[in-house]
Amino acid sequence: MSLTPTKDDKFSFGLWTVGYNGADPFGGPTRPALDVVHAVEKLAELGAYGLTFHDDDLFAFGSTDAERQTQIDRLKAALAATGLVVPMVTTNLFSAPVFKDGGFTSNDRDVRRFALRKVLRNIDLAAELGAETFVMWGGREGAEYDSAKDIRLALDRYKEAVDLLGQYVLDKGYGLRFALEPKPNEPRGDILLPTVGHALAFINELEHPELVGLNPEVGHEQMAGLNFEAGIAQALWHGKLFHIDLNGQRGIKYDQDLVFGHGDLHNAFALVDLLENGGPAGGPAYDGPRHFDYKPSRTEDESGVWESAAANMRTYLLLKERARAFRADPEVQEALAAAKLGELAQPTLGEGETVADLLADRSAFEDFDADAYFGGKGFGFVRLQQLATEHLLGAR
Ligand code: GLT
Ligand code: MN
Ligand code: MN
Repeated sequence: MSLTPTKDDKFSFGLWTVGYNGADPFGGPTRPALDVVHAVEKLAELGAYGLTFHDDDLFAFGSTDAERQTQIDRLKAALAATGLVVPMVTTNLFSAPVFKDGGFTSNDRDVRRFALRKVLRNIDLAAELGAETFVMWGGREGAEYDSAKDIRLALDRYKEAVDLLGQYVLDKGYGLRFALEPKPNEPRGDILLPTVGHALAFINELEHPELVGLNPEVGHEQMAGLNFEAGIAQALWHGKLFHIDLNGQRGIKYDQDLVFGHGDLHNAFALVDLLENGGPAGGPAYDGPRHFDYKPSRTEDESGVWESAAANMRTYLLLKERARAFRADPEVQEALAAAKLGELAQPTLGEGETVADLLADRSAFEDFDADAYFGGKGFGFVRLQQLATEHLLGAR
């Protein structure tokens, strides 16, 4: 297997990722701004297939129509020259002061109307560029103080916004779907739709749930102490993995946005195994972009930016190769069987079996030897994890 990324790998990057200038709450930029044309050229050279962006990444908030158009034209020319595509677009409803209490759910109705107009305009641009997914990360949709936000009303307004945007896409005949991106906190003290589970429940209340799925981010679930791979498995189970943000995070702390694999490597291995080998027939369970939402650390200069961009892709491909070797190892196959992984695919009741049949089955209860599970009948999950670890370390 080749470790050189190609367009078939569907690796994409946010313009705000490689374009991160190093500014954080404690210090200003450590790198100059990155021009979009240069970003497209470098990403294409490194083997990526896609670029994603917020409106404000491409043209500054408050740009004139002419300034906006110039940047769109420059992007289009760079895409045409390199063959890079724009699979996803998103709107910045968090940086400008006007969004200090959020966009769709600001207590201020005028702000909510402005936010909708900003997003509608950007949806037109997304469609024009052929994007398939429109991400909505509501980083400012939340509060610091319980008394500052009526959560039920905020969810009403969130639903109103997503319903309106969905209807707009349908009316326009755009081939776009929406992907909500959960995050528990930062920049708000608490953010609405904090986890994959909250967002899935919210989608069920929408007018057009079929248009709306998820864009889960590794670090965001891990900031909540959750298992990202398990969250992705549930999103897939609901048919809601519309997009994914890959990066690294080390524990429950601020959002680190490290390179993919530079956090919980075991979980990253399990995730790649799921995405690549977890389909019904053993193939990929997800065929969308492998999107990296990371920040090149502010310690790096421009060469470090491109090294870290390449590192995301290389780590993904290394994990894909390791997952393939893991699956192909006869000892792993044997351990999987011993751990009864396959047995979970078997329905608990037999075909046509009723509750009455189950109640009549003495072997299921009266004659069942539950005591045999004390001191016996271990599952061997630790052995399985050690085999995964050895593959991960290249020892097998
Ligand atoms: C912001 C955030 C990311 C989101 C981006 C999409 S913006 O950088 O930290 O997780 O994916 O709005
Ligand atoms: Mn993040
Ligand atoms: Mn993200």
